[in-house]
Amino acid sequence: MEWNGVLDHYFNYLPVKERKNIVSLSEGNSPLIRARNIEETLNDDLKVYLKYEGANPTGSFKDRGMTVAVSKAVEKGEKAVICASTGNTSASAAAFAAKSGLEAIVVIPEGKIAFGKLSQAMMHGAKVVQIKGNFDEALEMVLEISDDYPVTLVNSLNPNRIEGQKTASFEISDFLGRAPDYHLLPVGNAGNITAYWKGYKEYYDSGKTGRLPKMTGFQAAGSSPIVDGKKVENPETVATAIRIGNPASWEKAERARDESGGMIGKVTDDELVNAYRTLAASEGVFCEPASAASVAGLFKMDGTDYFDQGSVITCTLTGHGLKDPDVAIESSEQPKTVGKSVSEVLEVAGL
Ligand code: AN7
Repeated sequence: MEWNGVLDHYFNYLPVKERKNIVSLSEGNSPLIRARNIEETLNDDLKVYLKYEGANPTGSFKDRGMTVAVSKAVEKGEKAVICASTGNTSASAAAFAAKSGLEAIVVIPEGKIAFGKLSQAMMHGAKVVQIKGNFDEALEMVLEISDDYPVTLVNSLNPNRIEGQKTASFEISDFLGRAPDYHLLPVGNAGNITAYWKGYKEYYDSGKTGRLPKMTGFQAAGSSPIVDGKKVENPETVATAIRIGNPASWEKAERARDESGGMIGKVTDDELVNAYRTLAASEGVFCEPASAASVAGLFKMDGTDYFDQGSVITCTLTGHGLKDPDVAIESSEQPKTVGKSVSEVLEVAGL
């Protein structure tokens, strides 16, 4: 099959008017990987699939929304885009802006975005502004700026972002030939859970699928405003991508949870890192720490009575592990250095 990105493939479900305005990096069509090794370790009888969004061109799910947001900006004759970001949105906005010829301005919390993501924004030629504040403060600033100046907001408050991101639900349903029983994913600013739910509902309403999954989101315990029912002033977590204390799509996430009969829970950093390492070591799938919230949540709910036996579960792994090598290296056993003799290498290798 020829693949030219989510707008080309799902054109009739998306808001861009003319195909000539499409700005695409051939995003989407990401792998849906059966996680049999993890399945064997569970108490519940579940079929588990990983939607590996790290395989997108900039290494995260943001590309699905950004192709639509930037294509619409081109269609409207806009000149520049702006976003606040914990890293992945800025990387994606910078790349799609580069492709389209638009200017990108990205506002990020200084020292709190993973290095791989910062390198992307810089390489793609965005104007990178670091603030001595957190993501929530950066988002307030770009909302104000995009109101007052001729720049288009490409955070997920831009509905075109949600439209694009819903295509992940379409792909999962197309690949499986049905919708899953439960869909698990990390929740930060809560755009993605909103988008997935929209996508599943649209496919259901158009008769493409015969069921709706229970939307099951997980926040990091140090950044869990939705679970705790109050804003977090100083969110903290090893998963910098979801270090968000006041999610923009808070109510929409609650609606997705409640309409679907699902839940939003929280996982500790230890649980996140455990799932992150298990995915890499037992499934061969390297995602970034925030992404592992979905599988940490799977482990947490396994053996409670949350999952019906025999269910099909999909877990979104939102971003690539190479985005944040620091956490990978810090949480691993350090490699041993030896001299130049074969015997020393053999000893360390255990041969
Ligand atoms: C890997 O890049 O908010 O709940 O500014 O990068 O839709 O916010 C990133 C979020 C999960 C949470 N996993 O998704 C940003 C940003 C990864 C992420 C989320 C993000 P939302």
